[in-house]
Amino acid sequence: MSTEEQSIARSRSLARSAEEQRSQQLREVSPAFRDELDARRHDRVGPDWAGGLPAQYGVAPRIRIGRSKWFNLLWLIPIGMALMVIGIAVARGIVDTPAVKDFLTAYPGASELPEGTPQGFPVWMQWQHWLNIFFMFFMMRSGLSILADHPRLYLTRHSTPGREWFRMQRPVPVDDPTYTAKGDSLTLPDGVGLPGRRHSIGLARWWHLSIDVLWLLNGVVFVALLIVTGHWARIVPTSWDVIPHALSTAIQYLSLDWPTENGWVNYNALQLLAYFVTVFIAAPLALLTGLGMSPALSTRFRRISRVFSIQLARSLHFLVLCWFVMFIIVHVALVFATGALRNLNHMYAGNDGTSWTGFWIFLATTAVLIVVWVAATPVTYRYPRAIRRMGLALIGPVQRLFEHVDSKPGKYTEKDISPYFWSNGRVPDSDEYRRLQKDDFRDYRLRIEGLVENPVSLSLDDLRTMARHDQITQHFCIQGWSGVAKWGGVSMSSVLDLVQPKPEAKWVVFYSFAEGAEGGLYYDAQDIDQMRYHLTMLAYDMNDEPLSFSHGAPLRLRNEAQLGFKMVKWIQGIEFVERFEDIGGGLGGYNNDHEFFGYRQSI
Ligand SMILES: Nc1nc2c(c(=O)[nH]1)N[C@H]1C(S)=C(S)[C@@H](COP(=O)(O)O)O[C@H]1N2
Ligand SMILES: [Mo]
Repeated sequence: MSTEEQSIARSRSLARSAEEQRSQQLREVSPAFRDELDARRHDRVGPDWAGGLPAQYGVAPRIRIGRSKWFNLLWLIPIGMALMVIGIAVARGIVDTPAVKDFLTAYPGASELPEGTPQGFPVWMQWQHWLNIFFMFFMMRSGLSILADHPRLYLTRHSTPGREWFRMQRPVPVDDPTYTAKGDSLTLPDGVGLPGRRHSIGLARWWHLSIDVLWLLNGVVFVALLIVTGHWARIVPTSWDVIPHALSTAIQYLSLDWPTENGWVNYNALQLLAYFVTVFIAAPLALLTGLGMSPALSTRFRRISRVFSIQLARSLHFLVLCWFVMFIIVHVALVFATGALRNLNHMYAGNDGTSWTGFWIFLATTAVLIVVWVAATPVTYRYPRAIRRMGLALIGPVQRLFEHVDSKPGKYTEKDISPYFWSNGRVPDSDEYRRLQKDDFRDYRLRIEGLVENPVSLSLDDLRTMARHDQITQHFCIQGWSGVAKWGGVSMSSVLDLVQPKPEAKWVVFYSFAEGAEGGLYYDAQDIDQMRYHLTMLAYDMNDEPLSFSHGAPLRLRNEAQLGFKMVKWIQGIEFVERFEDIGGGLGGYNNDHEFFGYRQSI
């Protein structure tokens, strides 16, 4: 070895030992963050699990009338009954008048079908009809669980308490800064929701989105077959006389002199309209309003989402559900009330007879449905990871497609800032945090370590002297609420320039002072590629004021390409790592370890 080589080697080893010393010191000052994580693997949902929250039932659903009057929707039951009685009385009163008689003769109740329209119910239709309802029950249940996680519906992207038009929860105590969105969530009975327990949205979303893929596939095949076989004409109005025919059918139903059933050949006009709306309007609307709730699409297509915001989409999505529920109730009731055996033979046995065959097939297939219905919740609690895998397999490829949409978050103006911004998560209560908080975080040090060339420990003043970055962005919480705020702080890009990640560093882990709902520090691992994004930052200001306690003082993450739960608040340290499997529960974040969310949840 030449003297030159020797001196290089010596200086290298000196540098190495200096670095070792420094990281040693860092470790002595405070322990490694990882030690304070919950390292258990949560592979089951235990009896007391509810995202760490005790059960909480809300109030009967109500809608807002005017500024602050609330109408309890349970009143719709007696009102509906009264209207029905009145309708029957009126129909019976007029049905024998000559004018109505003439009208009923002119419009007996069904439009003429186009030439060559096939009759009956082919096998594919029987199967698809059953699969459709099978999928829909699980989508409706999981959808209710998602709704219960933020049991309020709004018309604009601001989720302002008191401005919602629908709620099934008490009013928000707006003067209580510790009231959180998670605290606002509701329990649904097991078997109603899917899975049902409070704040089970992680699992509910996997169900909802993955069954959705199957439901849509089934629907596309159904509509394609309707078109190629000509069966479409049985449920699509082809003439305006469908309106008087429908009125005629309504009078006949209400006068209790029901129209003669001829569903094998030609539905009556009311039926036709109901089926048309369900298949060709409600189902596509369910898809469109579902897509309208995508944060990525709503930031990408800002012009559209200015009005058709994710909150409006969520509201409309709920109204589509209401249509489906009403349709199913009336449809099933009429199937049984208007010649059950024949009707069941149509859809379950494919014949027009009055034997019991259709009934038995209906009973058997409904038994399957009931068994799966009852099993779905306990199976989800027993095998939550499998549900998550099913979701990743079915919807993952679609989600990854969306990750390539540059959603262009940001670009909001001061005018867009929300009057109310929900708080979320469990606040820090460690002695260390309280001590720092007491003198305005004078002694706060942000430790950045791991696979970096230059580990640092930064005070708030250090951070405030770094290049300042401001942005106005919309926040999307997985629970369903959203809000626009202005954030001030330093770009993660500047932080990366300072600490210089090593090439092996692939993930950046943010550690909070606060514990998560079930104990162990809250943490989250993020793809290092997203750290250079111009809207990824450490924020110490919110809406031009120092970050408040409930929003994450003294420092929180903003990664606008991700959902809210990824944005760790009350940050005490950042670690650059190659892999996250050996951190915490090993799934890349507190919510993934505990609530079965995905580790990538790009908006
Ligand atoms: N430490 C910590 N950070 C957290 C959470 C938490 O529970 N603990 N909740 C997350 C969730 S779910 C959301 S939606 C946002 C909410 O931020 P906000 O309270 O400022 O609205 O914080 C995220 N950061
Ligand atoms: Mo959230």
